[in-house]
Amino acid sequence: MEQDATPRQHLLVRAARGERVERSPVWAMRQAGRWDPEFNGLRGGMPFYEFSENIDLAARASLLPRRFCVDAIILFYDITTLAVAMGLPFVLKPGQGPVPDKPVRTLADVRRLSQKPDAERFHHVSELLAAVRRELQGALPVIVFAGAPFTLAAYCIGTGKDITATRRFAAEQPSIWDELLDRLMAATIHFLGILLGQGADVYQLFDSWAGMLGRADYQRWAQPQHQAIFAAARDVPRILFVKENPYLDLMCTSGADVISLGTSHDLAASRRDYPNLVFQGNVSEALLRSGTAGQVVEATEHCVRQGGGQHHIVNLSHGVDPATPVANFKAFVGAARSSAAESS
Ligand code: 1CP
Repeated sequence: MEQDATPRQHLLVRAARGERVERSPVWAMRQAGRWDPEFNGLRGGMPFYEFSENIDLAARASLLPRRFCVDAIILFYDITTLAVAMGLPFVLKPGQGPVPDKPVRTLADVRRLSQKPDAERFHHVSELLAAVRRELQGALPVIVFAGAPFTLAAYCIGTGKDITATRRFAAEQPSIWDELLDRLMAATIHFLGILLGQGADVYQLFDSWAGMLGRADYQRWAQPQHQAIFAAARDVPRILFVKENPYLDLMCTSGADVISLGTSHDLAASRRDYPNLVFQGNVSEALLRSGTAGQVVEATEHCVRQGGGQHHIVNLSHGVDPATPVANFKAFVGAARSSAAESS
């Protein structure tokens, strides 16, 4: 058994590398979170950043989805965790998301952010990684992640997913915006490099809101940053997520090994068009929130068939919605595992 437990041989890692696998692995973005009553019990009323900086609680939250038999564990922190380490504190506003105490407004604000924050400033993420790996003893791979510069910059200036407000800031303050993207890019490379050196098995870059940009802006503010980040760390599989991205061709030339698809994409066609890439997705997260367990099983089986059992990681089109019933999450993972077994 022991020799099977080396992280590089995990099913998800092998699938992400494009190796032949016995079935397509399954996990879900935002699998550790508010949709899970066990998570809400653990969290109690504790403020988000305090909770995520508590190694024991964050490790328990990360590991909660293990009981549903997912094929990977994603660590419990947030895309804004890196910005906090760079020197920009956030609070989580209920119903709104992370909001900086003092949004970036000037070049001096940007230059105050460390582009190579001392590892001590995010030691809780390193300790969390060590704690989760210790607990897993090689049974499952560990995914770490970062927000891509565009999406993280939007939180740093306080606009979040309000794309109109983000675009307005970039148009009015181009030099501040460009320097902010550069700094976040350097810090992301630094942050992920350290976590990979500490044993993370896979990383995912979340550029959640970049798909709402026009193509020209995407080519300035998303694509070059993805390429630079993926070029910097090549020894583990790298996943790129952009919510419902209209620019699949650009994602597929970002340098990522795995491309996460939305419901607007055709998984089977993507597999055919890009035979050297691996695709992740794309069961509708809205169906998990609002459908019946039977509908979730049907959609998941369809997704597994579309993926063809190779070069595919079963996941959702976006993160698990907080209003998702536990029965639907169970149905999703269960159907992915059993229909995958049928196809092998
Ligand atoms: O299971 C997991 O994946 C948990 C770890 C995790 C991840 C991967 C958290 C904890 N956040 C994230 C990524 C993240 N955070 C993204 C990219 C994924 C996506 O598109 O959903 C984004 C955009 C954020 C920003 C963020 N943090 C939001 C969204 C706000 C908005 O503008 O819509 C929110 C609500 C948070 C807080 C947060 N982070 C994580 C959790 C579990 C929560 C909710 C906590 C709470 O409200 O109590």
